[in-house]
Amino acid sequence: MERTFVAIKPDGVQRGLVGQIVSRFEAKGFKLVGLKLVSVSRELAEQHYDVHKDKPFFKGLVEFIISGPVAAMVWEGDGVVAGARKLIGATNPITAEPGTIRGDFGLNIGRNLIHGSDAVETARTEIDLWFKEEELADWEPTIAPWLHE
Ligand code: D4T
Repeated sequence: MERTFVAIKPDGVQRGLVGQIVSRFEAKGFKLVGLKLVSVSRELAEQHYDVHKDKPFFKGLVEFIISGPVAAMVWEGDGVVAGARKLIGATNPITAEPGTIRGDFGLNIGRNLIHGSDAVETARTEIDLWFKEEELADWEPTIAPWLHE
């Protein structure tokens, strides 16, 4: 079953939006299989954003990610990688559609609240980077027959 890595960034945690954000993924029907609050090390932040290491915003992005706790999650479900990105919305909250997390709660690209893996392969790498195998729960929601044919 497809899985994705989602992280509520320090702005989302500081603003008390963890519950509302988690609710949107739950309401959609995705299954929560991993959840923890992380004080992110510089090393982890740099590894996570390694693809952006030559970008002008890299240093500020790393400082932001290590500035407070991050709520790290793994969600599972059919098409969850693309589905989570839809719930999250465009990178810049100003252009993100209303109804998306960034569109509803954000104003600024440097404070865009949440990260979601951009592809199935990236999701695997990011889940391995952030979670140990024993931190992921293998469980069957009792509502499953009401969500899937
Ligand atoms: P993440 O990776 O956080 O889910 O964001 P996206 O996948 O939507 O966007 P991204 O990889 O292009 O950017 C990563 C991260 O960098 C911040 N950022 C980005 C920034 O601060 N300034 C910028 O100009 C850009 C392009 C926001 C998200």
